[in-house]
Amino acid sequence: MLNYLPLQENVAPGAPIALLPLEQKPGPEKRLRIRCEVVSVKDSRGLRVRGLFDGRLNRNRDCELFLADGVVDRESNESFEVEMKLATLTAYANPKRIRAKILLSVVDANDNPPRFEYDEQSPVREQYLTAIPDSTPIDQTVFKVRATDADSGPYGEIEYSITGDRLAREYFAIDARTGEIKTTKSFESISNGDLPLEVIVLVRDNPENTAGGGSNSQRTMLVVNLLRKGDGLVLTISNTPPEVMREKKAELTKLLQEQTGLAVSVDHITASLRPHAGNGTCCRVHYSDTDVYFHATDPNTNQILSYDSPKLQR
Ligand SMILES: [Ca+2]
Ligand SMILES: [Ca+2]
Repeated sequence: MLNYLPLQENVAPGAPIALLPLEQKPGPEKRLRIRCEVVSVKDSRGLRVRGLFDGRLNRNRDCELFLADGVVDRESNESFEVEMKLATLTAYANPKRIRAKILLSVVDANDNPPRFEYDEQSPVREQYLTAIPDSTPIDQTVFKVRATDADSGPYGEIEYSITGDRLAREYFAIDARTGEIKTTKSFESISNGDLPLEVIVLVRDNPENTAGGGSNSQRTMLVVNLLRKGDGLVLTISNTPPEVMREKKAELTKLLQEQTGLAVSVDHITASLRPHAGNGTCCRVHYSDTDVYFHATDPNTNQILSYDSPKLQR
């Protein structure tokens, strides 16, 4: 006989999980020893689990399955198949009816907060960094944040919003569903003292909370620098045409970051422009060489480094 039962995720140790009533049970006066045993437990992948569940005879002398030790986590196991057995003198038990199988289906709890995903290669930890031209118009997507949540259904659904600093909320809006951040104001009148802009992004799970379960949230920061003339750097790479360099963009970014300890972002890759030899007038295109335009940010101050910054001259 197979019994299907729900099992709440994170159930407390010792709490009863399933009750298997015994028929024609002898009264306590008979002093008959009956034990209620767990024979085997398999997880959702069919692997044997030991020690998690145990059986006992409760006060009414019915068989009870309980959580013995450990944690029930839906995110690592969605179901368990438990086989139980009644151990007593064979004369008192019908051998055909002393075993039972229980299929436990783990009911999700909202026990995972959403987590932001970051670029692991960036020297900036646990926050986002971007730089956009100071001429960026309104309604332009400038960045996309991403978070994930390990729970299922509404407990795994997430919603983004911008919170905190009023200034950041003046310039940016976020798509609650996709995490895309757009400009809502031009940067013409912003003063240098307000830079970089620090956008606090909040992500929340179970946004409707219709089924209860509460809401978990996490926040992070997107640092936005404005690129002005003189902020960009050009690196000329000889004997490598731009199409080859474009394929190596990620590799080059990684190398520059490792060498400088700065957060580096490559803005533009193009054929090399150099003044004409001899008269020095501008410019001749060299298709076999590449100019890489990039900018660099100090991960300690979040400030864009300008061309003459001492850190870039190492
Ligand atoms: Ca869960
Ligand atoms: Ca969750």
